[in-house]
Amino acid sequence: MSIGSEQVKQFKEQGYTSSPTFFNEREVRAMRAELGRLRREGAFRNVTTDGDGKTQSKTNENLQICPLYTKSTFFRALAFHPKVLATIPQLIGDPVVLHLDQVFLKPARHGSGTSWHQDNAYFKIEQPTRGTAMWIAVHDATLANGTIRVVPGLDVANSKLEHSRDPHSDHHIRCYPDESKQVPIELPAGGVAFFCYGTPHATGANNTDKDRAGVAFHFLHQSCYTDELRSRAKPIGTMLTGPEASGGLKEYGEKIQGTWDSEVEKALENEAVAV
Ligand SMILES: O=C(O)CCC(=O)C(=O)O
Repeated sequence: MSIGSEQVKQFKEQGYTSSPTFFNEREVRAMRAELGRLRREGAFRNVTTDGDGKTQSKTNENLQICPLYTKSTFFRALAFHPKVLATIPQLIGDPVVLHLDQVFLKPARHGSGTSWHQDNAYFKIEQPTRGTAMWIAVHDATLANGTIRVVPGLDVANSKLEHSRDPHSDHHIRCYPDESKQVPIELPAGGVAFFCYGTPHATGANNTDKDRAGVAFHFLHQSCYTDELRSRAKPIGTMLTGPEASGGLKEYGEKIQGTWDSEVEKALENEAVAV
């Protein structure tokens, strides 16, 4: 149902792991259809800049939506997918809080990468291994189209690398880890990479002739979900597991858990505009 013990071990020892067959083919088709709907409705924003951190690039695009859950009941429901609820506690422990969701779409031939960073440079939780990203390959993610890459190891994950403003993005920060240690994670569509909040990661440019999208969810252990974080980062803050979890009822005023199959069905109605 979820990931295996070898993957849990890899995450705990190396700060990352991956699963090539996490979402099925129908779910992937639904993700592409939903992203197509969002694109048609103008929900994406190009965050790539011309090297000054301000002027939006007219030639390169890193198209982002953050957060996603306010614009898509489909992606809101994805966090409650039974496989997600079974997997994340194995990586960071229970109870799990949903922290953030976003998408990065890299259009064919001119998609920009996202520079190296540690998510914890934004989030600043006490124990960087108690938060994890789940990065979903919505299309086959390869070396050629700039798949996600990580610098593995708990030493680096537990260290605070120096970050500065990324001049090629209108809001991101970046660091400069030892790139000779990087491990690219190639994934078929529907595969996922998990990497803890301290693991440096980046994506490359997409110069192929097909679009590539990655959807990223961030989860953290409840013990790291402090008032300070709440006030600073405007997180989603949905309790996903543990005694305070209500299947979304408390946070959204309606039960979200259990709606995934119908959301997939609904999203597939937009298959004609799929990315
Ligand atoms: O997909 C990308 O370009 C970047 C993903 C990322 O940096 C993240 O999920 O934190």
